[in-house]
Amino acid sequence: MFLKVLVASLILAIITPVLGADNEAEIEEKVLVYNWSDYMPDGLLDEFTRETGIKVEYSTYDNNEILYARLKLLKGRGYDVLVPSTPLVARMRDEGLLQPLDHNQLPHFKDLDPTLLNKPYDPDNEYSVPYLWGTTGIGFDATKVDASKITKWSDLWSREWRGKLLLTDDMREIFHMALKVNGNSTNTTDPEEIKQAYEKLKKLMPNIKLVSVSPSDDLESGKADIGMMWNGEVVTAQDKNPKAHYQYIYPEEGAGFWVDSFVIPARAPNVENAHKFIDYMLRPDVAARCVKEIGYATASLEAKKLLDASVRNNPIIFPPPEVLSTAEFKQDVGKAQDLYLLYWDKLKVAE
Ligand code: N2P
Repeated sequence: MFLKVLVASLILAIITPVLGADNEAEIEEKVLVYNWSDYMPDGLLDEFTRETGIKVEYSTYDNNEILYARLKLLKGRGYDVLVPSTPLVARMRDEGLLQPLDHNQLPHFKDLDPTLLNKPYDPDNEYSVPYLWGTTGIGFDATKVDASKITKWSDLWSREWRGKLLLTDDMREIFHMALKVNGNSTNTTDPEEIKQAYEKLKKLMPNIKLVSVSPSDDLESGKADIGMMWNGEVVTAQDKNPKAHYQYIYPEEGAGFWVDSFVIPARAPNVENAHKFIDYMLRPDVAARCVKEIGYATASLEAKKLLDASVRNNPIIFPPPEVLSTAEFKQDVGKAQDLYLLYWDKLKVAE
């Protein structure tokens, strides 16, 4: 008997490391995701891992310029899934930084709203799949700011906001405000119009208190009571403080409209897992959870059906038809991007 036990434990001791190695190999299945900050529900990545056995190596960025610079530097390596705003999709594709998606591995693609698909920046969504979409408007604390005074972008230029204004760290959206006040397109490539927008923004400088990567936190902490914000930031602040009076308006000259999409870089190391991750994020229950917890709109019509009426009909999350009918979604501005960046740098150093 003793001998049998000894032999059994010996065998166990010999095979355990082998089993262990096998287990490790399983756990080593991974997907490298690089996403905007504050753009993923808490705990969701762990749930994905529990369900699929695929570990998520997750990191975040604060704006499109950082994402683009990083991918360019890595020449399309280093990540499996990225979430650029759509103007970047065409640029990355044209520079050979993306690979076409295999739609057979994305069964939930069929649930997506056709009005957000097949756009000029990516015909047939060969390279990109919408994750969340939203607007950029004016957010404020209505206990500190008189709501009747805030109806349009040009109101932000008022002397009243000297040293008080928050701007979100999003170059294209910052230029959007000035372009709209000047009556131009958010996608202009005309050097003269871009210059005029820069001149207009220079006049806004005395009003700016901070350029923020997390406007909801800054609104809640009272660091700023008014500013240019993405809609979901105000929704998040409202959810956290239901008793506060945070408001969001679509400025008369036209809010900013954008879509953030999943893409797979050209030299992604785990392409199959990237597809599994993207499809998981499109699953109706998961996409609905993203809306509830992050405060931005999903493109999944099936997910929308799962939302409570209060969320589905929240005009800050899903803009009403009259606002949507004026929507000018952001597009790539091609070579003019360098001009925007040049003026953006000048603004940052207050030139
Ligand atoms: C939220 C990120 C919003 C992305 N932190 C806006 N395009």
